[in-house]
Amino acid sequence: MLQVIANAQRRYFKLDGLWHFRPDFKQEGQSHAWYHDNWEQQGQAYRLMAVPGSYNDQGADLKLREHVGDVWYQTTFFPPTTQPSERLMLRFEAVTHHATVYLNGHELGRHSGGYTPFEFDLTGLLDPNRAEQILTVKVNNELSFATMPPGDVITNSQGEKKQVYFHDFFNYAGIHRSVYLYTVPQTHLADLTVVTKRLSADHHQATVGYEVKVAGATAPVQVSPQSPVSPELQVNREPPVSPELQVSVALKHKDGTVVATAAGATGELIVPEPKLWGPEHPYLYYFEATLQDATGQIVDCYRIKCGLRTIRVDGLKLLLNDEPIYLKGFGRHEDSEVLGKGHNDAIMVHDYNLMQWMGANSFRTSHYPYAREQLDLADELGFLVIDETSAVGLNLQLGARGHDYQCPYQHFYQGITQDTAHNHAQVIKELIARDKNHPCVIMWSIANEPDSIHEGAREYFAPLTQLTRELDATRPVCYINEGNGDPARETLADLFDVVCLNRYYGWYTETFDLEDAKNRLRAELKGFRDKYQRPIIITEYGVDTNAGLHSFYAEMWSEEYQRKFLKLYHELFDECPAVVGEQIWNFADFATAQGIVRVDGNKKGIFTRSRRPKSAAYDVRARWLSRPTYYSK
Ligand code: BDP
Repeated sequence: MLQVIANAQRRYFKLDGLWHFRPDFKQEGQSHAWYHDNWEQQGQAYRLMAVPGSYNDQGADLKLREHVGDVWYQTTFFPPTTQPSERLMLRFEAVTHHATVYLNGHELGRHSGGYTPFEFDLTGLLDPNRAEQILTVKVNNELSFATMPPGDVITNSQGEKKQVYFHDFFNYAGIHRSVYLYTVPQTHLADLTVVTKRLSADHHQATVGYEVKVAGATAPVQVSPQSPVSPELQVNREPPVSPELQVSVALKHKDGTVVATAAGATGELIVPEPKLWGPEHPYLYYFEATLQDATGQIVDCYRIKCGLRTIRVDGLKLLLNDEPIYLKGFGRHEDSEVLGKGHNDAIMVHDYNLMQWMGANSFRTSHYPYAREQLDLADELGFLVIDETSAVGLNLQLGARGHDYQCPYQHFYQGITQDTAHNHAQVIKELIARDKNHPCVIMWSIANEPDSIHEGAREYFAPLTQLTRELDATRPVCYINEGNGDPARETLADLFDVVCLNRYYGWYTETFDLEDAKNRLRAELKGFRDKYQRPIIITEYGVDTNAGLHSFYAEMWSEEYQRKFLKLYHELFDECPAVVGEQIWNFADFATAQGIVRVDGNKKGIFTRSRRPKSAAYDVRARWLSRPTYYSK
């Protein structure tokens, strides 16, 4: 899915700001048709809520923070004037978790999956009798065994709904990212794919493959697949796209110098003396596609930034541009005070500056696709990203978060339905559709810590792995393994290209016994290497650390214990040639559900939630600054 941009053929208008907001505590919004009226004009009570942002912490209201069910957002807009040759689109970058969108009281469609964009074609659907159009969004935050991430809604003794989930971050909800109105030409460039297919052995030539998709008046205009348009909103479609349309593409330097050109919707560009993209030199070209009619008139034009690079696994090595690399970085969260999971450019830029200060070259979008701005910035700054779906918590062994929960199933795969795998496939498809052109994305992670040992795991994951490879044959695919899935018991690793391990020896097990922890982890790393002969990335390791707590004995929760733990893990990684990356859990402290194992959230951050460094930051910084990205043991 192409990003919303403005150029000579396209315009956009952000609908961000303060929206009207109604929590649906009595579950009456649907039956009372809250989508129908303009609340402000009808004198209905509402609050104000900032978009983008999670609603939970904006409200200063415990009931709202913990609410399970629907909330409603409303805004109005004066539509821009459009030409008959244009379409008017409505794009939501992310609504968590389920959105039902209404225009002037009519349902436009629905989308499930809280971290990927979806859109609607509004052409012909505006009400000509009103200047100000009403946009209402019902947002629901309920998770079930079929959703990504999964969860279960239970009822307490007072008949109130409670959300149980199996992942370790607060279930923030709301309109988390920007909302756009934008125009595209009726016949337009609907998608671009650009891949670096090959580098010559001497790197003096790169072969870039591309594919351009054109959508016309009768072709589907990227409307979300889960978006049934209600019958009263059906519009007359125009005749088919003219066969005389021409697609041409050009790869350019940013100063406009043309590097290579080609004609046709698919093809290859040969780039002599390519400037390759990598953490040390994140060089970006412009890839420009132009659509012209038979008279040579430009119908549409679209430009992306693109980096030329290859990424592949070779034995125990991970190769970027044919050279072995070592990942240094973090598992992160989109999480900050007040905003929750709402995207904010300033917070993002600050986080990247802190990561650069640390000497990090990578991160994982644990545990869901991050805002597209994050990947744009990672492209610019040269971060290597493991891009993850929202499939987190597919594992009952790790326990439910939030409530005393008697799970009806012994293991996750007993609770799933056909919809679970369907929705999992859908989040993979939407992730790759959005992020496939980012050079920063070096690997797809299709799940975090799923149950990898019980019956059903392999059957569940094999088709999803295959799907991921069909959608993108150019990047390694991984899943993130949790501690119960040791080499003897886990059943999935051979389906994937890289072994990614989250390990907490010395914290959850071998508690406070770091020497024992080291021995066990050493044995396990050897086990994985011997069995699978694949590179290993430690995608999580860390300990809860209460900033400001010091201990002569380096006791647990103290800053000294975090330093000691990380030092020991790092010594061990340096012993193991198969370990090609270390990503500390976590970049910063983050909010979690209420529970008996977390004090004001998860404290495994190297930074606090307000981004102040803990002592370990300085040790890790010294290590990472002294180790280049291109590094082989
Ligand atoms: C892992 C999860 C991560 C948790 C972390 C922890 O992948 O989401 O926050 O452990 O317990 O199991 O801190």
